[in-house]
Amino acid sequence: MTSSSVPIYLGDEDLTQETRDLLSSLPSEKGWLVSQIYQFEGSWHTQGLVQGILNCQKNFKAKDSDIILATTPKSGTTWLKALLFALIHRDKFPVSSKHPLLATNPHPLVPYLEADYRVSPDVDFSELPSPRLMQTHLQHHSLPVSIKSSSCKIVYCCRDPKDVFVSLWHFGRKLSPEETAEYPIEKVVEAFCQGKFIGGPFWDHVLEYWYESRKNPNKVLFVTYEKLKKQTEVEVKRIADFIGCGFTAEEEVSEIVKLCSFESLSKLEVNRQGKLPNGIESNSYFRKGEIGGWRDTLSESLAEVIDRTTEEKFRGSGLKFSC
Ligand code: PAP
Repeated sequence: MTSSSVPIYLGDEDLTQETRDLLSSLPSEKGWLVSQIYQFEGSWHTQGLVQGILNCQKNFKAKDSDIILATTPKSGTTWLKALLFALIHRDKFPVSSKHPLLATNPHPLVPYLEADYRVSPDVDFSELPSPRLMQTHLQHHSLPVSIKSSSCKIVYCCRDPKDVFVSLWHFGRKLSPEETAEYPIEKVVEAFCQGKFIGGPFWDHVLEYWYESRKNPNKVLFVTYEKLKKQTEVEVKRIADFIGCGFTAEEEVSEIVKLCSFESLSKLEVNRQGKLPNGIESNSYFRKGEIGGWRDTLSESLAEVIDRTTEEKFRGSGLKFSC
């Protein structure tokens, strides 16, 4: 990826000596989208993200009242950022023409922990309104200790890996057309299924949070993009109950659901034009927003390759993607 197109948290400039030493001892591979990825704590990351993760693990102190959104990339992060922000702050920001989500993309409203710690090891979240809402793509075992030891809540969202893959595929090709052009989709599916992919292995990520949610249902709420899409109001109420801001009988959930829907957010000027602080075009986060959209990009045989991997990895877990 050329340095002009790379968001700062994926870049390899300004690494500390400690990070460079660590990187030199880690397994590494040539990556799709970025030139090199490194296996750190069982998951594959760019150099820059390894530094962000180290900073985050060292410096982030969770509060009991915090709410952490955890996702694998392209599993519904933007949507959940919007929904959680709107739910948590609905007293302060009732749905109206002045709502922050009408003027600001959901991403800058909710800090992305390891990416923000990549930009600065001393990033300060004290200005965030309470309860603080933050996002991570980290696997459960790599979370900063204080997230696991405090009483903060984790909302986890995952999505059918075929749609995740296709969403990433289009995102990557838009972000870096030159770097990605040389890769045939078959090779990228293979790397995805082997787990040698930014943030991967996808299935390990999902399974960890799945088991955590079953072991400790008051700590981790497991949500799927598909269920959220099919029965949005039911799921949004379940999320609100979990994070401690349940709806009263008189309150309407439909306004928040509508405000945060793909149809509403993707039409807003702020999400159609311009770039986010991370350098990525705002509209890159709004493509189709569908269940089963993979069909126009993946052949049946490539879809089967991903399905077979899912079947093998999830066997015995009780977990299924129903679409
Ligand atoms: P991230 O993990 O990189 O932050 P994330 O928001 O999870 O990205 O993924 C973007 C996907 O969510 C896109 O899916 P697609 O490529 O299959 O279309 C995007 O369209 C979808 N998305 C964004 N906002 C919404 C929304 N409000 N409702 C439903 N889907 C959404």
